[in-house]
Amino acid sequence: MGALTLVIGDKAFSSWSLRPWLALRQTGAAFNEVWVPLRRLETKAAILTHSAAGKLPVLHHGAITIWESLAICEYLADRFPEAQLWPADLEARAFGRAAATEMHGGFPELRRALPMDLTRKPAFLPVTPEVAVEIARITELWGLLRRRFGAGGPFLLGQFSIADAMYAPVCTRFDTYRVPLDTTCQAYVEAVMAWPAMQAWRAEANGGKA
Ligand SMILES: N[C@@H](CCC(=O)N[C@@H](CS)C(=O)NCC(=O)O)C(=O)O
Repeated sequence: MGALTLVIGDKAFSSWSLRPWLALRQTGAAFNEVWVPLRRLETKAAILTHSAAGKLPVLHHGAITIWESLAICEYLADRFPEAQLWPADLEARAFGRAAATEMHGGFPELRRALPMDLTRKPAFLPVTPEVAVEIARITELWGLLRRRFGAGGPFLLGQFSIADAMYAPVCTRFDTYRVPLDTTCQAYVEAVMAWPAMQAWRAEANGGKA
């Protein structure tokens, strides 16, 4: 089928790149990474050589090119069914997909006010009421998923799934900005931050030091 190459932005800041990178790691497939530095004059032109959409991440698989983080994750789930990027249970899959889509299309205030920055020293940051509303929705959703589907492991649907890949950057934000959480959500954030693939990404974002 050809080589797998994931084109990504800076590991410290590119939250959209982190999501499919985690899913791809979970497949166990060998893949190449191409790094396009963000926030430079030449960034847009470099991205456009990979995708007409002009955004990262982009996955090349042989002659196939897929853009949009969630579409890349779904492609990986289809291409590597043995990796079980979605659980077999239809209800859990549907809830996981709804949660992933809600993340992909939502939470703009949180994303603006608490950007992913893995180089930043963790410290509490007060948030606006608008951001607090989005945080409350995320924690309500995480609590629901953990209670309903989480018995088989520490992640939203028990075992690691695309839903966790989609919320992993939110976990880094909650960790970096020391967002106060209930015990269920705090345990979930800690599980994601301790996930070996997440630790590997974070170490690379900090030049080899986690
Ligand atoms: N909806 C897109 C969002 C991608 C996105 O905004 N990527 C940022 C990097 S995290 C980007 O490409 N920024 C560079 C630019 O806009 O020129 C996805 O899910 O992949």
